[in-house]
Amino acid sequence: MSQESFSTFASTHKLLLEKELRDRVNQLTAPPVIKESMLYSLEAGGKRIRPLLLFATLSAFGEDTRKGLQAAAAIEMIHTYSLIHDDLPSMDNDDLRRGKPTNHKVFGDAFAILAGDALLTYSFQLLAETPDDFADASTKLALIKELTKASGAEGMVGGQVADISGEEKDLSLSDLEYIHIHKTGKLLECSVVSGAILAGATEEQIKILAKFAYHLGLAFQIRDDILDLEGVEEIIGKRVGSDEINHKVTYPSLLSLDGAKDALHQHIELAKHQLKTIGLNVEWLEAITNLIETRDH
Ligand code: GRG
Repeated sequence: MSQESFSTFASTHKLLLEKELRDRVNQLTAPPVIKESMLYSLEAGGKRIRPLLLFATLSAFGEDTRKGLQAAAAIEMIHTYSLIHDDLPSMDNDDLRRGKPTNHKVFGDAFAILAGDALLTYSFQLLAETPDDFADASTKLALIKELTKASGAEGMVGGQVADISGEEKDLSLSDLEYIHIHKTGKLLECSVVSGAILAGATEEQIKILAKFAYHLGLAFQIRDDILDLEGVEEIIGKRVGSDEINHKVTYPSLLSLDGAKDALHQHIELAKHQLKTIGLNVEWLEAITNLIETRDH
């Protein structure tokens, strides 16, 4: 166990990442309003789970975490673009995100769409511009391929499409898992795998870490569903029955609240089991796993 605590690791790396995001957007030669719109959502107070997973993976391999700065910023840009677009009137039509007005409420729909597009495209430029000292050309290509797959039709976009298509339908547990593995899980997996690629991991190590991230992604989403339900219960002051939980199929609506809590714990244990088999210094990855099980926002 190192002397550094996880909270120091997390706060130092969040600061590094946030400076990188700010600097990179400020460097753009572009109309000020698009930069303002991009920064508005990048700086709206996310938990930075994906960058932290990437840094923690590099750290597990004993690598300098600064190697992952561009890749972490790229992944956070993709995540931010997905939230901006998800909040649009044509998707979830949300007025608030992280307690603040959503991007389109401040900048209008057109600039919100364009800020999302600009973040999406800039993320790949950032990967291509990873300093040669940190990644050779084939490593950069592998990172670009990984992020493209995770965020496109085979990943997050595919999950979002399945989610929208499944609205108001009676989804099974495996339908629900397809949505979450793609919509949320693939980008979390990409964060871990990108850290491993930058560290020069073996195929076998990447396979184990991807399995770890698979369980972590499902755990993340089950916790999200539990938090949503508990939030509703707090507001209306009573236990909510599964038929009262609007029309959206969730883990608690399919498994009951206790069943969802059991499923969450099982995925956390399976994620930790993968970490035990890999033989690296996984203390920060383990700390993030614990955080995902217990997070309250
Ligand atoms: C529009 C292509 C496209 C995709 C949207 C990710 C997504 C797909 C939608 C977001 C809606 C949502 C609630 C997804 C489920 C879980 C999730 C990804 C929550 C937000 O991630 P956090 O908790 O967010 O890491 P912060 O605010 O901490 O950055």
